[in-house]
Amino acid sequence: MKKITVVGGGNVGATAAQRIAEKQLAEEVVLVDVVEGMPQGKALDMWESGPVESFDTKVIGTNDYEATAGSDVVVITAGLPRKPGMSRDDLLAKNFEIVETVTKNVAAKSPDSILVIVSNPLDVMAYAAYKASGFPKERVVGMAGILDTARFRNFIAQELDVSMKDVQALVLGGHGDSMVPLVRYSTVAGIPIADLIPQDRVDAIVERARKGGGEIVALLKTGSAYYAPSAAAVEMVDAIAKNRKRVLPCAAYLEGEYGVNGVYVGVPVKLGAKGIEQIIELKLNDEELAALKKSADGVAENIGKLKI
Ligand code: TXD
Repeated sequence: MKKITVVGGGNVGATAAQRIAEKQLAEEVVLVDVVEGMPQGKALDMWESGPVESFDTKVIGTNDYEATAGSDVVVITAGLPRKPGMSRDDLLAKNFEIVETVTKNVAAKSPDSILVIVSNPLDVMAYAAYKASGFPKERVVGMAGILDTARFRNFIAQELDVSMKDVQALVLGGHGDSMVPLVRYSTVAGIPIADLIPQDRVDAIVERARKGGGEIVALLKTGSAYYAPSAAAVEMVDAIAKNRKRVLPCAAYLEGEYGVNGVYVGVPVKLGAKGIEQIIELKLNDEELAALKKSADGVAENIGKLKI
């Protein structure tokens, strides 16, 4: 792959750029931010780690989109975190403005790229980027499920004192408290977790995963999680760059799948060089389907607050 752009040089964006360079997923990584000098400084610093980390990926920082031209993949992490006195609606409107502008700039310079959206509120921002880019739905995908699942998998591995590698899990729905962890699809080396962990502990783990983002915010106080989020975004970039056809939970535009229409929400997808190559429809039970529907309704309600 030739070029990967990361827009937003903050915590998630810079860490994602670093991971992309260290994994050599492209010949060049471009980091874009509105803050003057910051992306240039971070990029140069990162690039200077190349001899030690043994990567040849060029890392460039910039405040404009010229250097992003012809990107194969663009990760969008630009946005504001919530500040005291700001309502969630303020954040929604503000980040919408940012993501819409960024997406238009990116799409003009890299019309064939695949967009990986990270900015919050995730599912709504993925929808905003889909609309602003004019790209086909396969080429606009949101990151949330991998992160939520990673947290869930980590807690299961901790609970059982087994390797994280052997723990598989699935979380559907919007990114937030309404996410839908699918316990019956969660396994340790193929063994359903219900056979290994008592129900009350499973419930506690589900609850902790649901509130995983808040747990980090409460500890950090001045920002939100970025190590696991950047790792999750880069797993998606890797699947696209290497055409791995990974089956991963991602936010995708649904048109009737799971009975949901016209919104982005987290579902299992096949991710490869063309972006979303398939949406995988599971046979959910009534309770799971209702939870997913409720989660999708919440996303639709927020989309309704914006002029898209
Ligand atoms: O699971 C998920 N999807 C998420 C989402 C997990 C973690 C973080 N999540 C969201 O990603 C978070 O709520 C934010 O909306 C974004 C970025 O989080 P991050 O922690 O990286 O925020 P920072 O450190 O504040 O960085 C945001 C950067 C900052 O450097 C701004 O200057 C920049 O975005 N920014 C812009 N860059 C380019 N263009 C424009 N217009 C712009 N506006 C702000």
